[in-house]
Amino acid sequence: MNQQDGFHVAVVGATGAVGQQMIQTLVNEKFPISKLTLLSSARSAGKRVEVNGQEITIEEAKPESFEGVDIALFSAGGGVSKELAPEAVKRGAIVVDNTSAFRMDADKPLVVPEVNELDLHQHNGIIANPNCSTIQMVVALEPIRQKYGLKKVIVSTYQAVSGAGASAVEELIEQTKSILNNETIEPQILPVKSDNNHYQIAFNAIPQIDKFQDNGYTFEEMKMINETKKIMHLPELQVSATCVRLPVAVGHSESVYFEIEAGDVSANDIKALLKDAPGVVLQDDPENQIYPMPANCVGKNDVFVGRIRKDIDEDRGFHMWVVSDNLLKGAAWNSVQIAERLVKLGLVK
Ligand code: L14
Repeated sequence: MNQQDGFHVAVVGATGAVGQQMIQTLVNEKFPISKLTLLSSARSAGKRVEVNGQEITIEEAKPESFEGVDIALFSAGGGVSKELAPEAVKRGAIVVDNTSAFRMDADKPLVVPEVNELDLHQHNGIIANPNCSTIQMVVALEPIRQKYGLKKVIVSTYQAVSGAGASAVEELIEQTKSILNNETIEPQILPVKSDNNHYQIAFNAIPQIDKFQDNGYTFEEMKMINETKKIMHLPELQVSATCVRLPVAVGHSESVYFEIEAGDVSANDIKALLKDAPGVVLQDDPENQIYPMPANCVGKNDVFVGRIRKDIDEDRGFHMWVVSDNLLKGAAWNSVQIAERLVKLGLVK
């Protein structure tokens, strides 16, 4: 491929759980690439990976790494993004950042293409990719907001360990084996590697994802609350969240309660709406025990919705169950999708 055939794309954090999926997704979606630069910390630099039959050596990410790069996808932690994303922009690249570093910055669009694609026009070089749990929820809620208005959302999540990285998946697997073999375990990563205490995740449920804030909510919960309002352009929306980690490798699930503005709406109305909604697959047939589950969504780009039903007491209240691959729509696919839309809108120089 030569220069006219595509863009010079860089993936920062190429060896991580999300970075690996970014590379795979670029290939699967046939993103027009003239050159692919893979960047990482010094620790992983020098590793070779095969992409589409071509061997690429991973390089250490430095400011100069972004010379000539058109599009840079970042997923190497907030610190790396804060340091290097502005350097990439300075060198003419457009950045799609999959960390929490810039999400709430007023001058940086926070984008889920099915919801607020047009916010991309406001970019100043950096576009933030929302939190995984937020993305799958707003894809399911946006069609409902459009047709019936949205007043309130209360979500409880059942999140996979891969959100915390490949080492957390390893911890789950090793711990499960140890417990089955009656061996002692030494949790070291979950719930949060840099926090003081680490707890068993195998055969358990941990009500902490990311660190606690002063208000008693975790950062993950506050991300869901603040990002949802920003993406949907609903500063007045009432949102609350409880985020829980389960011993699942890939695929976040969410129990979402929402209240709409309109009256006289049935569960079947909501189902009909979501059946044709972009990025949504409706799996809702209780009679035949059809509902979404993480094991069935791994490797898929869609957001799966089921268990749609009306609240028993609140006429404008509904419940639904939302599942998606947290590494794909929650991260890699949403980032590549943003890149695709940037190209389509003529926003990549
Ligand atoms: O904010 O530990 O993009 O599962 C989402 C996954 C933070 C960590 C983010 C996890 C990450 C979180």
